[in-house]
Amino acid sequence: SRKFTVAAAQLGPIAKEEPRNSAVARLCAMMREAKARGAALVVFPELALTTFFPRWFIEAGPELDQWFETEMPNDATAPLFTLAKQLGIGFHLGYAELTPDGHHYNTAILVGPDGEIAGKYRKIHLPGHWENEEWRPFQHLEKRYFEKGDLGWPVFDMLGGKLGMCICNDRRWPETWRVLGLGGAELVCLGYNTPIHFAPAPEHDHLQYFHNELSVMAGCYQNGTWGVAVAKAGLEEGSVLIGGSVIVAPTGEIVAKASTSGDEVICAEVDLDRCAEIRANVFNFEEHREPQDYLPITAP
Ligand code: CDT
Repeated sequence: SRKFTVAAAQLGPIAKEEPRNSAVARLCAMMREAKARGAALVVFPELALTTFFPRWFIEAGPELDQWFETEMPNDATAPLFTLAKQLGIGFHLGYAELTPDGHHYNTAILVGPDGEIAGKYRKIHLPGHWENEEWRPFQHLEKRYFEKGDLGWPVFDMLGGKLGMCICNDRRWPETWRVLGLGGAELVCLGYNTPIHFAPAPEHDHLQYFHNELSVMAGCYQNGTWGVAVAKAGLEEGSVLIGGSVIVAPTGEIVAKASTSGDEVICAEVDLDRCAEIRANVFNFEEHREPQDYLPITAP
């Protein structure tokens, strides 16, 4: 069997004025706790270095670009990479990426226990809107600030298995999970910043935790993969973000769940060989998929 302990490191709110090095110190503390609890991998959330800045309208330029990382690692995040190497633990980190040629992405990376970047993903399903919509209590301007990811959903050899990533809104889409599943993903890391209030349909506010679990449980079960879904949670700059970070087995069952809206580490033992319980049976893709009947899914 291929067993290890995985940790989900949920973050509480990050204030607008909280500097990167303060956020990184919080991540380092949780990385130490994860290691002390035996974890080989610790998963941090989406945009884990700053407040969730798409809630504000910001003109393009330096004021917007200050929320982005132009290098990884950089001065602020180097301590995280150094600590990972020192402890011998892998990690997953979400951050806003500004490339040397000026592209803006909502990005996540996998870093190996050697402190080296082993894989990168750029968010494909960007939620929200493009223009400042003043009727909303807060904005969700991911469509304006980020370009659609250009890397597809790759999987990476790590910890004796195949690891994939998606980011927040991606988890709601079955196509995300199926592409990862077709790539052989055995563990999917994902971070999220999900406001409890959804201005276009506030009648669904009470369903935010349910829809998070529903999406991750279904994605894991229907593709026979482990899932580690990690929130930035709590009351952040006047907007409540859901917590409810979960670790989900290939059977779709939740095996660990956060119980606070703050910085919290949860752990579970993961056996990647358990993916076969599903992938060799009900979701044996080779035997049972009928792709000739799925063509509308890939039509634009
Ligand atoms: N970060 C992110 O993708 N959040 C969205 C919010 C809902 S759409 C405005 C999500 O899918 O959780």
